Amino acid sequence: MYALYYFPGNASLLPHMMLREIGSPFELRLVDRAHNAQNSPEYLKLNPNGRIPVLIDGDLVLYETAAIALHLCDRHPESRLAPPPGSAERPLFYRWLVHLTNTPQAEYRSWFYPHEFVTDESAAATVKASAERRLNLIFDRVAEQLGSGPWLLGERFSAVDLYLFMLIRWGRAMPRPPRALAPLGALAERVLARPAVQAALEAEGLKPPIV
Ligand SMILES: N[C@@H](CCC(=O)N[C@@H](CS)C(=O)NCC(=O)O)C(=O)O
Repeated sequence: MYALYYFPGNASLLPHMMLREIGSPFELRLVDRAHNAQNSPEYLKLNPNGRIPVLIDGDLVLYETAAIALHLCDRHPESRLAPPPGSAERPLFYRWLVHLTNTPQAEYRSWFYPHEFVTDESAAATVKASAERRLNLIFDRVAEQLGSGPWLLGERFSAVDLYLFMLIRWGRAMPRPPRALAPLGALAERVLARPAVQAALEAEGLKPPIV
């Protein structure tokens, strides 16, 4: 049985939704961010970076959201959360996964935590404003490429759609939230209609408005 270290709505939401799509048994273990549990000695043994999520799979202790996503796809090919290796779509799946993890997800760090990027606290507002500008541009481009989709890989639903959904959700308080772009709003609705996603949101206690 898997164990997933999570905090509601954090990057752990992606593997959580995937585990529910897969239908494999798992245990959720809360990392209490209110008490900085992600930096406790016990948690740092699992992820020396002090970040959420961590997945436990037998003897394997795995961190990095995209790595966990790939591992779950590999372990459960029957769940069809990724195109099979060797298929024409597989490299496109890699491309989206890597883009989402190293571009919008990374950019969110400077929007949520601008103070980490400055030595002079008064500069934090500028860092946040410029992160917002870059995020808008990143989501504009994703929306253009998604078009009418319906999914990032066209007709085939995959884990990168769940990833994009989570990132759309994170921007719900932005002046121009990602959902305001029609292709992204439509994708979020399609993902929200999935029973596994609803179950994950409910288990994490996430209440509307979700995106
Ligand atoms: N690259 C990492 C980043 C994970 C990450 O930053 N997680 C956030 C929650 S969404 C976190 O753990 N924040 C706690 C902190 O910064 O102290 C991944 O994708 O797993």
